[in-house]
Amino acid sequence: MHRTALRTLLVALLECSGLSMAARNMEWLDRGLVAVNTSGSGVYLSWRVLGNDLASTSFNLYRDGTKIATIASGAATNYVDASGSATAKYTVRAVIGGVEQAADVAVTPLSKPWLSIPLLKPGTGYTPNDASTGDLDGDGKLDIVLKWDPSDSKDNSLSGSTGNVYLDGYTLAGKRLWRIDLGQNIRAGAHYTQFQVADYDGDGKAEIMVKTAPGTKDGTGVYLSKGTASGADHTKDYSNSKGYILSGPEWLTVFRGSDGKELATVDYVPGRGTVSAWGDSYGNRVDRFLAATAWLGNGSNPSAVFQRGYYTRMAITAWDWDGTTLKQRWAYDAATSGKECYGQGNHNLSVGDVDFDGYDEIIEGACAIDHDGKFMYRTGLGHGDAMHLGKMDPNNDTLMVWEVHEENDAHGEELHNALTGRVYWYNASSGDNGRGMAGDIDSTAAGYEMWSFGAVTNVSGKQVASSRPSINFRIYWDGDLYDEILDGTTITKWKTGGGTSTLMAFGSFPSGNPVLSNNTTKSTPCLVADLFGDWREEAVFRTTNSDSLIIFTTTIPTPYRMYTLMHDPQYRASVAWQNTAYNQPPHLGFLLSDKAKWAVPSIKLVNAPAVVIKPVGGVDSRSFSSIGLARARVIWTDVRGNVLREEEQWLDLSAPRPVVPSGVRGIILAKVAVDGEAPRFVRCMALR
Ligand SMILES: [Ca+2]
Ligand SMILES: [Ca+2]
Ligand SMILES: [Ca+2]
Ligand SMILES: [Ca+2]
Repeated sequence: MHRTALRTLLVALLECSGLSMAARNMEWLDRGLVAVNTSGSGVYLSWRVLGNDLASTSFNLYRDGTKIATIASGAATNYVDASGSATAKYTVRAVIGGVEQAADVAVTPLSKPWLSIPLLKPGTGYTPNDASTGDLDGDGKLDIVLKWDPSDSKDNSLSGSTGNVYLDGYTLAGKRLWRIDLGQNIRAGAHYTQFQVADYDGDGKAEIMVKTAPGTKDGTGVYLSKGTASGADHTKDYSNSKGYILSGPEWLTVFRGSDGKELATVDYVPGRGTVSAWGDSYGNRVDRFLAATAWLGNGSNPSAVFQRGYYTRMAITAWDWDGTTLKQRWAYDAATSGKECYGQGNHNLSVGDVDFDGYDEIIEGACAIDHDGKFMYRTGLGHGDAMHLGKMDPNNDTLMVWEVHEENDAHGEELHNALTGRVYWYNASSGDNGRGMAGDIDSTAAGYEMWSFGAVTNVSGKQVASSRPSINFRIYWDGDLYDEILDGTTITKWKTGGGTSTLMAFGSFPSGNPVLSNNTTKSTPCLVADLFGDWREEAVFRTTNSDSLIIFTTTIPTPYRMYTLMHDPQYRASVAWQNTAYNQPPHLGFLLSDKAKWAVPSIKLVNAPAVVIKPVGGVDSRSFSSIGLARARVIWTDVRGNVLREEEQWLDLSAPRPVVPSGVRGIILAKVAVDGEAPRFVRCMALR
């Protein structure tokens, strides 16, 4: 089928069915119930809605085995148990299709509104730095991957040798799963180690992908030995007299999430080549790395994306991991000055489906790469330190990029179309404009607001307030549908008209060993992500003594039910790239304040346990409509049977068949127990 025709068809399908494109594999997560003893006002409880939960799903809450509340379909998934006690055991059970489902393991209340993960410091002077998350062991609970920074870590522009960089895996229960030692040939600093955590092969457990070198030991304490690392001399130190590492092998390794074991190692692509080809000869710009995770067409699984260079030459390589082989998907290389992505990159990147074809594009600040590795556009406005990709305008479905620029003072801040690169509007700055933030902070101005050196503006470039709030991070915390502002260890709330009030100051907790932010003036948390509880985000910080991670969770009730943000593909990708170089906050792929347009994610949850469905009469292979509600796979094809897309969802098989546009066929497979056998997917209905 002609590509344009196919796109038109898919858009038509999207509109007629209300479903989005190719289903993506996502982490199955449990209900993530969290209980917090709020001294005096009972126990605050909050739990997770999954991205593919039915709208009709309700919940029963239990304290010590006694039902204390029923949360109706549509109601928010938090509850204050006024009669709760510090020692009670709580469970929550979803009710799907009238059947109460199994509960997760019971939880007891946290005594404070945070979770503490004890850390094992790898050595003197080490501080916990950036973190990421994924379900490393496949138990339905997110885990943490933490990067340790030595005290002598360096920005690439500075010479000097550094200590080793370590990556640790921890469960939220505080168990250390493994430690990866990147060794003597990986320099420490914000621009070197960009680690990616996601389930790349769809086995229900996350892997870790990161740049490695001779001297790297995996999570089992063994030097890398697979593929190109086979037979390497791990004792050799390739650093030069200035501490730069400009020779020796460069690798990319995929590690197993559960134990950190090396699964595969390949050559990092591209290698350094001529050091000066990247913008200088002393070794600064050759070692500028970025990384991301994106759904690029590797079936339903995400791919990993690793980048070298952005000040001048920019090279990006996408990798697929199938459980056996780490295979290059594509490689993009802009090596000619003035052409394509050359010189158009940031200290960060973003990922989103900007052309609505079901696959992600890599948004590099002032240029973009299509999901197939082909160049899309350049704005020509050059390098910048901060950028945000989001669904910013309720009246325009196009994703937009808010970006600040370093050397282009005329366009010190600008908003552009993420699909075409067309600049909507811009303002001049006086010199290097290093910071910029965007988020929907003001309820009286539609969509996002954005700010950098001066006024706060709306998507049309119109001033919302003359002075800006802080400029580092954002978070969903207080339960409304707007962004709160996170700077250092403090959350503030924007006041319409200007100014902010402090909503939460984490900086005095825990008493005696309070949390600190990371990355000096960037003042970033280790991680902001929706880790457990309801959809609001948790904030992860290190303690002053570097002996633990503290994960703060909100206890402010919300009236809104929303599925876990981790099941929004753009948000999930944001969490994966968040640790890249100059960390930027995650953004959703839809506008949260625009309730009418909340996206239904087209996702498949890997290894989700079977949901119990109420039997309606005797199920046999001839009367599927008697089943009623069923877990169903819908496969859409063209008239020749070529699969256009595939999705898994709940379907009421007794409902009238949906209307299908001409030229399209659908097959519905329902997960049912046929003739007394174990439940399996069975072809039950054709749509045409
Ligand atoms: Ca886990
Ligand atoms: Ca796309
Ligand atoms: Ca707004
Ligand atoms: Ca949460």
